[in-house]
Amino acid sequence: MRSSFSLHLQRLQTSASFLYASHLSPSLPSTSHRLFSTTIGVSARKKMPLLTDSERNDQLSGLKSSGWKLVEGRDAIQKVFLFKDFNEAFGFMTRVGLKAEQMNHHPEWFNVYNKVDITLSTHDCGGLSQNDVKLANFIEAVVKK
Ligand code: H2B
Repeated sequence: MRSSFSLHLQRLQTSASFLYASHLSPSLPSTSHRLFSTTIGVSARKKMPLLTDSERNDQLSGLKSSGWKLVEGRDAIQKVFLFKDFNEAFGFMTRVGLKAEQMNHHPEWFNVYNKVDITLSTHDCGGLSQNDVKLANFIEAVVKK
């Protein structure tokens, strides 16, 4: 069996020769450049900082009035959402899930029929960050629509 390293190397070589070929022959589709950067693009995701005390005062207070609670024993917020039925709950989860994927920031959640229990925290920094505030506010906008 081939190692994943050699497969990866082959992909790099394929992309590299694609780029080289497109350089020699400008008539090749311009997507070749994109293919190259997609294949070997370095993901340099910035690590989110924890919320500061003043950010917590300013930005968590509105969420607390909307029913978000601090989780005991960890730096996270949590809220339970109740819907008419599973269809409504799953529609909500779909909208939140798409946003979460777009943000690359995902909720911890538990669904039974019409109930969705959501906990938000940022695993990368081990606590609450701006991403949790942003996702919680998006969730509130979804349920208030
Ligand atoms: N979601 C949450 N809630 N916190 C994170 O730190 C996080 C995430 N990091 N989604 C992302 C994905 C990370 O694990 C991947 C590797 O980008």
